[in-house]
Amino acid sequence: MEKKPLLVTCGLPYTNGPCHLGHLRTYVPADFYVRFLRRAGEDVVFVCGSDNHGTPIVVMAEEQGVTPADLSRKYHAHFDDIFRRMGVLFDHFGMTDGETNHRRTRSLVKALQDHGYVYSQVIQQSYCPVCQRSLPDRYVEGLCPHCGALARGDECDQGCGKHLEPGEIRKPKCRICGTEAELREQEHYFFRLSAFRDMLLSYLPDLGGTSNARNYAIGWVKDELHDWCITRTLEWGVRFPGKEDLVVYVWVDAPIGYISFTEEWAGKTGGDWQRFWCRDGDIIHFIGSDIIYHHCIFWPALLSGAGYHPPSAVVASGMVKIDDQKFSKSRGYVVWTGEDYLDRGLDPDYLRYYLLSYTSHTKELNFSWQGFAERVNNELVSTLGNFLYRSLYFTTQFFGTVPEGPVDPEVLDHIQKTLDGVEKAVRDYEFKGAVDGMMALAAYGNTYIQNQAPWKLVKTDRAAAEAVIRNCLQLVHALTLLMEPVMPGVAERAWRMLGHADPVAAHGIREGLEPVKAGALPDPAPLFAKMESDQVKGLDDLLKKRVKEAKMREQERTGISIEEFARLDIRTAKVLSAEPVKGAKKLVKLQVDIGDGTRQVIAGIAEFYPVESLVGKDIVVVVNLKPAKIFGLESQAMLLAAGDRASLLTPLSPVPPGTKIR
Ligand code: B3M
Ligand code: ZN
Repeated sequence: MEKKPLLVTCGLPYTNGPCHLGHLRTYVPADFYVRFLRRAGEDVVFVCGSDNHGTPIVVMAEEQGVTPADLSRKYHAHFDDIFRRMGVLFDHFGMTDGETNHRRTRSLVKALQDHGYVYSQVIQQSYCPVCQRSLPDRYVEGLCPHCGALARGDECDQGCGKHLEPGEIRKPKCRICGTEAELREQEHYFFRLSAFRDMLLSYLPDLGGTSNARNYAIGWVKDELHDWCITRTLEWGVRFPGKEDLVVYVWVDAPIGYISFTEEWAGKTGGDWQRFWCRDGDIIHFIGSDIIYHHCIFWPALLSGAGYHPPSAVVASGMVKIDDQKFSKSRGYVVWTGEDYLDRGLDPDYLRYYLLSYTSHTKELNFSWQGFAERVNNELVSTLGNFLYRSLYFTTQFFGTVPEGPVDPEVLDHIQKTLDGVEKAVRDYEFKGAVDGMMALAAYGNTYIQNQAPWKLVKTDRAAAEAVIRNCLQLVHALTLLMEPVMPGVAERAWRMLGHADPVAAHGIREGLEPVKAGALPDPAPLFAKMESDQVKGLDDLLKKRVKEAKMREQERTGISIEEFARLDIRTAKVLSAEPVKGAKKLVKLQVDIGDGTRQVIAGIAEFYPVESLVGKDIVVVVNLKPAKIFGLESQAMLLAAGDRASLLTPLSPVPPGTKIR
């Protein structure tokens, strides 16, 4: 039987900002999966592209004063570059604003219309009376009608994660000017998602991929299915067939991008895109778990309504936390792939290893630089790197060439079991299990070489030492082949050290059982470098600084809350004594009565007041600031004054010292 080809896709990144660790949590495992299956003999096509439409792009373009097309081109190029540098190699990386996708989207929507799955309805839509325009999706902010959390027009992104239909959001406000939105009537078009309940109930139980995707989706379908409004009042996007002043909702043309990019790949290579989308080829979507609804419910229904073949598997990755905090660009809990990682010369392979092996694919990943460095140092450097380097080093030191002879059956058996276990794990989307299997083989090698001590043995029994090294090299050979999908760069270097000239990726994973190539070996070099603690601290400080800056920006934007204001202890105080500070012309030292005690205040007001005139004055001070050292003297409160000449604040009518300012 001819093997079915496989199409693997990744969720499309919006072109409204740079690539971050959250993105990589989906892309790296998908790339690993593709590399592994190819080297296990499967026929795999790997496509992706950038998501250029919708309000995420339009709002950002407006904020930056550029056109959505320019913004899209810029970030499209950025993602393309970052993915290559991370070793995430697509066969094609398209754009949803490309001509193919405009055409495919319109044709698919027409098919839905022809099949009776689209109807029009007048709805109440948010409208900004100040900006004088409709407020689709991210143009509006308000409260989620389901859970009450802060939400965007089409998604409860801070709370329950539910998709929101136009008009559903409560207390809508214009995101651009902050004005309370009005509701206006407008005609829109709906996709009859509710008609697909039975189809989905029979399709979903057999959907492959990770169980989180399947189970959530089954739960939602059992609940209730609402029809989706699939048009938006926007300029930027794919024109809606038959009503050209509207564009289709981005969640329609974005997944259709998967088809368009397969078509574009086929155009470049002579491949057959219809094999996947119109016949029986397997389609596997890798996505983040926040878009399961779109991929397991909305998308299969769209495809089936238009007469296309739905996906065979959806693989949903868990979310990423940074330093135990929910990932958030606006709050500064973000690690940028370029700026923070690759541009600093950090090895893409270390990050690939970390992302794959941190935890199971569906679980939450909590990133910290400290934790990252520990994994690099304890696992890559100490276990894997140590074994590979020692084996290669002793070979070149003592023998120069790969010793001839049979490999110990126990060693081969270990390799065999590892290959079986790793392959099963990959096919079950247990990427951590797969990487752990590889690392267990390295640990076995480490123990073996340590116990056999060929560096001692060579002095007494050269043949025995040769046999040990031969076994070690067989393990190195198998490990190098296994490493390629995880760390392609490192694997390539190790492959060279084993004396090969062709790429490691040209070899099947199972060749790990075939005898290691005989011949002379070049001098090896260590494959991994330790991360030093000052480097880790530098990276961590960078993140902390970003969080701090975000907090300040947020306070500037929103102002402080009543609670925060109430935390300030501001009181009236009476000046008991005042004297100049010797050696500091501008400073005076005051003792002030703050009601429940006396505080020393050092203030820069000497130029503006004769010192003695201050005694007896009622002034205003903040008493719960952290004490500061000024000119070597402790200042235990801060007095309040206005303007360049430090006009002191004072109560209009007399109040006792220590009266709280509210
Ligand atoms: N552009 C990004 C997201 O919501 C969105 C994915 C589209 S996949 C078809 O994660
Ligand atoms: Zn909600």
